Amino acid sequence: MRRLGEAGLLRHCCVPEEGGRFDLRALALSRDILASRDALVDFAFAMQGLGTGPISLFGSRDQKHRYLPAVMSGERIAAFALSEPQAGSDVQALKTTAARQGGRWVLDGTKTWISNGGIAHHYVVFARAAEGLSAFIVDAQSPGLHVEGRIETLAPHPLATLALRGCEVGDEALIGAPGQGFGIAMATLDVFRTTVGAAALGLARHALAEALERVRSRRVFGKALAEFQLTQARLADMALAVDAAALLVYRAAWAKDSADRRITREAAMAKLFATESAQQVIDSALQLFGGAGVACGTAVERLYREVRALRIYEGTSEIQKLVIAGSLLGGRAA
Ligand code: COS
Repeated sequence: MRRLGEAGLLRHCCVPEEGGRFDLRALALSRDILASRDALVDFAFAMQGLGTGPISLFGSRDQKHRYLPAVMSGERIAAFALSEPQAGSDVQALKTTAARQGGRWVLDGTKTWISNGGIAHHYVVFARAAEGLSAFIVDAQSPGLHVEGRIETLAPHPLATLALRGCEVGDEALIGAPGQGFGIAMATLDVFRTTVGAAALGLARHALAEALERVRSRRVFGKALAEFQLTQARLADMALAVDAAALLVYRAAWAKDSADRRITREAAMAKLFATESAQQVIDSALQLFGGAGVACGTAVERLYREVRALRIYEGTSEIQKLVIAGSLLGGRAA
């Protein structure tokens, strides 16, 4: 994380007030390039953005001043705590409460699937107050915040369940006004869903590069794999999927940067198409490697595991379809 900070990349995760350069095209390009090299580095980069997004987009001056500089330098690790055991896709069902007591907020509940859980310095926690869902910045050392256990996954990254038991925070922790939490979560996801598409794009580009190298060097029936028309058709489909995903991802990013308007539909389209097509591109690359593609430790085997979660986190493909259809039926302009 420190090296990402030293390279200046984390500035793209934060707004300009504190010296950042928040720009969705830069965020998308960073994830596209980082993911094409190393999915774990991309993940580290992305979580700094997601865990700070609500502060960057909706935080007060004081909150930005307190958190953003150390996020940009990589000294402070950020996390976004929305999901719960019974509230993943259905955000409105979340049960964590924020009760007003003696001029402070007391948070109680369980958060799960929290990326950077256990290693983050602060969490943006969504909880239900009397006014509705609300967003709070909870420092990791706050009394009452416990890490309940690490979750191991197909392509490991730091992921944990958190328990909030009478966790007290002051008014300075509240982002925006009480009751604004749902809109804050959704608007943050509009930005970061686009970048999930960008990460999928980077993984797909890597798979295509691996496949090209493979078909040039692998010989079957006396000629290179690349000389078979079946191989060429597969490569053409892979390249088409990569470019189409890139156009949707960068369209969403451009729309946000140039008009600074809601990009819910464009972001959903970018995430949906880029993640689904990356899965197919990577599967095709693996097929071109034959048995070598499923051997543990090869690049395509790793990509095959790494791409899978992208169709689920920050809104499943099914949720993206609901969002797209909702925007069409609701008549919102693209
Ligand atoms: N930006 C700003 N405001 C938004 C918004 C967005 N992207 N999306 C919705 N809102 C607002 C709406 O305008 C609406 O406001 P009003 O009540 O003032 O009209 C309000 O929020 C409710 O919107 P909606 O009715 O669309 O909400 P739903 O409960 O139907 O939720 C889905 C819709 C399913 C799309 C939402 O719950 C979702 O995205 N779920 C997936 C969550 C997710 O990604 N989980 C993964 C965990 S994060 S790693």
